[in-house]
Amino acid sequence: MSFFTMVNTVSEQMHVDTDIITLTRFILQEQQSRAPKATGELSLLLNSLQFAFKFIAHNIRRAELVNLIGISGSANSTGDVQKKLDVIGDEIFINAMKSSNNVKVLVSEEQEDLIVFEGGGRYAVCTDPIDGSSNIDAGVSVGTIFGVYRLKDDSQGSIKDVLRPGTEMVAAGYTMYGASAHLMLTTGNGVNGFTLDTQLGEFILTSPNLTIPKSRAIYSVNEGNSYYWPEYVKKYLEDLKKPQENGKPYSARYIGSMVADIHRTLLYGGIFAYPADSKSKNGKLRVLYECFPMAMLMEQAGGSAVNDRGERILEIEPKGIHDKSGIWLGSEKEIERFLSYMKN
Ligand code: AHM
Ligand code: MG
Repeated sequence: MSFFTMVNTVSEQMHVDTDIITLTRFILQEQQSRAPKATGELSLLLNSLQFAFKFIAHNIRRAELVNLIGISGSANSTGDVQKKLDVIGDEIFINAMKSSNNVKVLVSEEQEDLIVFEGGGRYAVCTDPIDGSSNIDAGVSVGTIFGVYRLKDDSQGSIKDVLRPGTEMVAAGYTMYGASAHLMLTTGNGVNGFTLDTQLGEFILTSPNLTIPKSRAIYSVNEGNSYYWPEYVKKYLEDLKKPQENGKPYSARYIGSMVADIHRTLLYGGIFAYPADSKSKNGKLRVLYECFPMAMLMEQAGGSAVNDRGERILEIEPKGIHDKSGIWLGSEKEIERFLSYMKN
């Protein structure tokens, strides 16, 4: 018996997969498959991102133990009260991007202005370091959302590097901090899902080439805002609650933490929305670091993402770094059905 046969036989008996694909291995394989065009800079940036995710995951997990939960006393750029974990998540992210030497521009939900780093980094990163933080006290999953642009060749790092349509992003994704930390990543070549093995300290590829089901009878929206919705939105959602062809109405699922709601939508299918309404004319969710990354993931998984005018989210041209947009995203057939109400 050869050495490798012996190792395989032993690991099979113990049910141990000894040939796992870590995020680091995956990133290097992606880089090699794009060589010689790939410079390796994006790989280094993704590596710095994964460090930030691990560090944030670690802090969220021990938050209760070290009494981090609670209000920090400061307010962020959009006026929300910041939690201590928001502040820590933001600091972790800024430091990880700064030290990567690959990032020139950083936009964070928690910072009013964009940050331009010293050095020659060739990427711009937009992030909500801890989205859904109002849920943290209740132990509900929260997450980091991120989108990445490559700087144009002549750019020295400015707001122009991020006020670009989402179609120009080179990578996007989120890490959801739940029972485990789940990273969903796209570099424009499909969606791959990774789970953090805390013992190994590595993200392991657990959902390769993830695709969203074409349709599913699940809707996810904050119905508390329904009084303010336009008529076609009310009609669409009312119709989902009537018995469908199979005799059953749609199921409602709303966690109120975008990353968790999108994670379920990616895995099970359905539709997630945060519509614009008469109270919030541009909805609630921010274009650069909430709508764009989720829209890119959805499209790369075979789904769709549109705004309240039925326009493709990724083609929006943001005018400010904290711009908002109404958003509808999910399974292709569910979005088609929503769009048919808009036209009537
Ligand atoms: P945040 O960035 O301040 O955490 O707000 C964004 C969150 C999303 O995660 C979620 O989809 C949405 O707000 C929920 O809002 P609402 O409570 O109005 O339904
Ligand atoms: Mg947010």
